[in-house]
Amino acid sequence: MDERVIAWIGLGANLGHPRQALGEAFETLAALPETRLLARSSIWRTAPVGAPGQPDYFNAVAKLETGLSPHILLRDIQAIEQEYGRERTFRNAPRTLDLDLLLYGDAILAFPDLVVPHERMHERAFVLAPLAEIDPSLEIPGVGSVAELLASITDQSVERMS
Ligand code: A4P
Ligand code: MG
Repeated sequence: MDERVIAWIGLGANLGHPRQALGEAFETLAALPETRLLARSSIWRTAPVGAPGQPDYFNAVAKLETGLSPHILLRDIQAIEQEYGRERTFRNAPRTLDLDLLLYGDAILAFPDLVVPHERMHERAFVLAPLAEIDPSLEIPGVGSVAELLASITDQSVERMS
């Protein structure tokens, strides 16, 4: 019997043609092997967190059902980022497409190259707002529900686009 897991991917972009990049990234995620795209959030326009003075971001999340292991999924989303010509210059640098593995079922993983749940997702409205749009009762293992966490963040501007 094959093991299928619900995995959540965070999408972000603030250079080039961000909305187009996110739309194409949803399609590319849907086409991954052993994977179905179960839901996609709206695209949200969000003020940059961590490094001010950049263009606004466009963010979204994808809900996947997948038979891929966490590391294979990470490898595949990094390959999609590369297709978009992302250059890793400095931490929180602007990017044409950033894909993060937010949640992998209720797994808690702490490898050198892969930490799940994503270490900073619980303090970021640009992640929590699109997650709450699809499933407000979703639990971040060991932390809390996305709706409760989102309600506790008041200083980050996010706006639903389409
Ligand atoms: N890595 C570990 N765990 C994970 C995971 N769960 N998912 C490792 C993805 N990668 C994970 O990431 C660095 C390394 O993290 C990877 O090699 C991988 O092995 P990266 O994507 O190369 O670098 P990064 O994204 O620049 O760094 P970082 O710290 O992951 O940045 P964040 O946390 O992704 O934040 N503001 C708004 N409004 N919207 C945004 O989308 N994004 C960032 C980047 C900052 N501010 C933002 C936004
Ligand atoms: Mg990242």
